[in-house]
Parts: sequence; C-alpha cells; structure tokens
Amino acid sequence: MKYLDLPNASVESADVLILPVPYERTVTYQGGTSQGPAAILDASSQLEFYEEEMGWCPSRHLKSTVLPSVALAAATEAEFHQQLFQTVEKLPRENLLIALGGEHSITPEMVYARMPEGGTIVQIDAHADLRPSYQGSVYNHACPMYRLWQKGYSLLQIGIRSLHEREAELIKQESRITSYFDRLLLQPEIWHELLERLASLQGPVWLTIDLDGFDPGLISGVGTPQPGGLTWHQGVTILQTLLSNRAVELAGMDMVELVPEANRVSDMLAAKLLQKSISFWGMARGFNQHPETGSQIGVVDE
Ligand SMILES: [Mn+2]
Repeated sequence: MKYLDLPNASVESADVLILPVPYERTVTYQGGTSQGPAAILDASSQLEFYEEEMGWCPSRHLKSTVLPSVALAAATEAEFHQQLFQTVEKLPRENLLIALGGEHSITPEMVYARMPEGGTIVQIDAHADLRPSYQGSVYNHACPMYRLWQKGYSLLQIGIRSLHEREAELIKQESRITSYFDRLLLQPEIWHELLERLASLQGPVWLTIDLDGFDPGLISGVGTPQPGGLTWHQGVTILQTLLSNRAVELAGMDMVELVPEANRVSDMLAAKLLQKSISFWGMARGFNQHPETGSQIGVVDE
C-alpha cells in the first residue's frame, strides 16, 4: 500500500511511518473497520500534494513509508495485542508514527511501546471508552481509555457524547481525566479553554482520533455513529493547535474506526485529516526548510 500513491521510503530514512492495523474483532455494531487502512490510503491518491492551509507540499520535504499491515494471525485477543506491541516497539522512535485502524482497541499497546515513560493521551471520540471491560473482554473497543488511565496516563477527551453512568462518575472523580463534552464546545469560552489547553500541553503526547468524534453528517462511515460531533473546521483547528505546539513530543497518533462506504466521502475525510496532521506536525518542526527529497514526487503533469 502507498500514501499519496508515492513510492515508500526505507523505514530507516522515513520521517513519517504509516502503520496499517486492520484489526476488527470486538466490533459491536457496524462491521467493516478492517477495510479502513486500505480505504484511507486509496483515497490519499486523490489528494493534492499541496496542503493549502500551511501553503507547502509536505511530501516534497518529508519521506514517508507505509509499513506492512499488522496481520491478524494471532489466536487470541491478548496474543494479537502482544504482537502489536512487539511490532511497534521495534520501529525507530525519532519519526512520526501514524497508525490507521481498525477498531479503537489497538491504541493502548502502541502507546505502551512508544510512550513508556507516561504522558498525555489526546482523544477525539464520541464515546468515553472508559469501560473496565465489555462483553467479557478488557480488549473490547469500549475499553482502551480505561486501560491507559489505569496505567497512569492522563486523558484529554474531546467530543464525548455517549457514555455509561460509571464512565461519567470516573470522569468526575479523576483528576487525570478531562473531558470536553461535545455540545459544551459550542460555548465560546469552553472552546477557547480547550484550545489554550492544547497550545500549552508539554511533554510526551499520543493523539488518538476515533473518527466517530466527528459529525456523522460529515463522516457516516464509522463503526458506531453518534449524532452531534465535531465539525470539520473544529477538528482541523484542534489538530493544528496541538500539532503546531513544539513543546509537545508527539510519540505517535492513530486514526481508527473508519468503515469505508461506497461514496468515498468518509474515506476522503480521513485521508485529508492524515495529510493535514503531517503538514501541521512537519511545518512546526521545520521540515519546510529541509531540502526537497529529490524523488519524482509530484512532478507528473505539472
Ligand atoms: Mn473510541
């Protein structure tokens, strides 16, 4: 698989590693999330190289590679998650890792592998994902944030609008969990408070984007859609604020729960979000000053 239809750089030389994790096992509603990574990368071939927001072509200065998919060869859920941990642990740490799901249960092991020293999880999501277990499994896609909280990470949740009363209690009681509920973000002072918080974050951060955090009117292709949600522009502003913050050491990010649809609208939203993430991160870290990679990138039919 390829990003932007470009040749893959070597793992050692790549500034951006894209890891497809087409894992789908505990899905509770609409299936199809195992098709997510391929659909996002396929949609990326339709993107312009020029990223209009920051006014540059990230792919001319940043080398990227799409890694082999983490296969679902494991017999049990625990074995799969262990396999995912080992795969991610072996990757070089200096670059940007972007995992494409698959279901949301994939996040914790990647965080443990990439951010073992602790830090903050910034989570865009409709659901709190703070259940200790669900349908008999701690690895259910309703549980990843509970697992991370339990391990000592701090959570900054954005767009939440569906949760169990026990999850709501946990959020109220726990100083390490801050939730910006979806509808409250319509209040200007709360929106600005969130942006200030993202702009002043420091240290290791993992960004997890459950695509159902967005308005399903924009992206209906998700496993468990919920009315309400972030607008495109709110989502982009959140990403820009967080990823442009140079005090943030981004250990990695993931984008999960896409269920591709025939009309491709959802796939394209995810692909464009991927491109913008690379653009904001790369620009803030000076990659626009780096020499062009000198490959055949983007010279066709100019
Ligand atoms: Mn989720």
